[in-house]
Amino acid sequence: MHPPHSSPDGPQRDPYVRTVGRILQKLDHAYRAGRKQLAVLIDPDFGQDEKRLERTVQNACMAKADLIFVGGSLLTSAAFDRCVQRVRELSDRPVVLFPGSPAQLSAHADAVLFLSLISGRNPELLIGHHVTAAPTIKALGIEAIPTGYMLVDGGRPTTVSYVSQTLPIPHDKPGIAAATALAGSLLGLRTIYMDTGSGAERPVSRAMIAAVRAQVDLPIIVGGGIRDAATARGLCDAGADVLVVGTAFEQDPEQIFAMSEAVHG
Ligand code: 1GP
Repeated sequence: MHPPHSSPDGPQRDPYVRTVGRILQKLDHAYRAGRKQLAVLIDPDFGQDEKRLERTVQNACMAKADLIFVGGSLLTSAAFDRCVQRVRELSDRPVVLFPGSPAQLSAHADAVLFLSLISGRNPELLIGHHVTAAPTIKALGIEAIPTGYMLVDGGRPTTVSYVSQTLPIPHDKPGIAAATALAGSLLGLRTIYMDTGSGAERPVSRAMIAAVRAQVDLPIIVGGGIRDAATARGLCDAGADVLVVGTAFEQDPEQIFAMSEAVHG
C-alpha cells in the first residue's frame, strides 16, 4: 500500500508540475557544461508560406539546431496555433514560444518564454500580460521559463520597441545592461534574453554580453541582427549561451548549417 499521493515510482505529482522545468533544465545544463546552443526563430507570418517553413524547419533539424522558437508577430491566435502545430509535426527539436502577446500560446509547444521586459518601464510587459496569460499556460500544461527580456538599441527602431512602447538600453552602455540583468536575477528570473530586435542593423555588443555574463549565473540568450557565422562565434565567445537567429534564415535557410557549426564550435 502506498499513501494516497504516492506510487511505486515515487510521489504522484500534478501533471502541470511534472512538465515544469524540462527545457529550462536543458538550457541550464548546456550553460554549465559550456555547450553553446542555436535557436532558429520562426515568425508565424513567415510560417504561412508552407514550403519555406518546411525547408527552414527541416534544415534546423538536419543542422542539429538545439531549439526552435516561434513568435514575434501580431498574428491571431488561431493562425499562430496552426503554425506551432506545423512546426511540431515537422520537427524533432524542442519548440519554444517567444510570444509577442498573451494570445500567442499553443498546446503544441514544449515551453514558453515567460518574458518580463525588464529593460522597459511598461507595467503591462512587466506583470500585466503575465496575469492574462498565466491561467492559459497552466491549462495548456506547457512549461513557463521565467525570462528577463532586455531590449538593446540595434541601430534603428524595431517592431518590438514600437509595439512595447519602451526605450531600448543604449548599445554602448554595458553597465546598464549588467545592472538590469543582475536585478532580474535577484528577482528570481531564470534566464536573460538580450535582443536588438528582429532585423536589427547590429547585434548586442560583445562588451555588453561580457558585462552581463560577469554579473549573472544564468543562461544568456542573445538575438537580433546576427547574420553570419563569424559574428555568431564571437558572441558565444563573449558569453552568450543561446543565439537566436530569424531574419538571416528567412533570407537563406541554407545558412543554418554554417551558423550551427560556428555556434557548436
Ligand atoms: C528577434 O532575436 C530575434 O527577437 C531574432 O532576430 O530576426 O534579426 O535574427 P533576427
